[in-house]
Amino acid sequence: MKSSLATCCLLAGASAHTIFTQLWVNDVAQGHTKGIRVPTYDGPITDVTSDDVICNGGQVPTLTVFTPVKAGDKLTAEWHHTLDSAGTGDAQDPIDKGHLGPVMVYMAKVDDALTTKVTGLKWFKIYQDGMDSKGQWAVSRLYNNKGKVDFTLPACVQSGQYLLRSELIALHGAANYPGAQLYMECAQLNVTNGGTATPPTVSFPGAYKGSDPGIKFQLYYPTPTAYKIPGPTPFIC
Ligand SMILES: *[C@@H]1O[C@H](CO)[C@@H](O)[C@H](O)[C@H]1NC(C)=O
Ligand SMILES: [Cu+2]
Repeated sequence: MKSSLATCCLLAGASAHTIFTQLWVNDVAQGHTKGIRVPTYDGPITDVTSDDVICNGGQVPTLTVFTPVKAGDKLTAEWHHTLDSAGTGDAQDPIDKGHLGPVMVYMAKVDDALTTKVTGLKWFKIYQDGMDSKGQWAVSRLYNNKGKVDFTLPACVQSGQYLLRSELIALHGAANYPGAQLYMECAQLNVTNGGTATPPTVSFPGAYKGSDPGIKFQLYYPTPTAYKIPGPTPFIC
């Protein structure tokens, strides 16, 4: 714990972390933190066996809005260094450039997205991006795109309420476990125009192990030539 913190802050400056702060639906911004269970801090989760890995800490639902979406919609998760760093010229916004790793999105169907507990849910992955053949990381693409990651809400998912778990992993301290920095927030969705899919699911915690090659990973030397994104493969209709 202590060494991963030191690695983070030596390389990246104090508190060089990140938060998923806004959801876009079909290129329309839904509002800063609207419908997102945001934490009050921007720090990572490093224990993949902790309930904190579900939706970042013990967030209680404090928001009264859903982000309404239709199955098949284009969604965009927008990340920023802190809750209020957007547009401030913060050099570490949306994230420190040295925080390299994958970006993922999961969903879990719930009875009531406003009030649901985050434990005990069944998650399916709908998006992932890792390291490409040129060695560029998903987080670099996110950085270059001003914190935004586009993905599609699968058109066949059932209508109803969901938590959408938007996640990013920084691997600069991941040579030992715990060390990988997991960042995630959950948005509260009301999905309409859905289908009948029943995707295979995983649990959080449980989907990742400290020994997963995508969690315990040497980022620097030898220069990685491949990266196995942790968790299941994304569900496709
Ligand atoms: C979800 O959307 C449907 C269709 O627009 C609407 O009837 C329902 O009231 C919404 N549910 C919530 C909790 O907002
Ligand atoms: Cu950090």
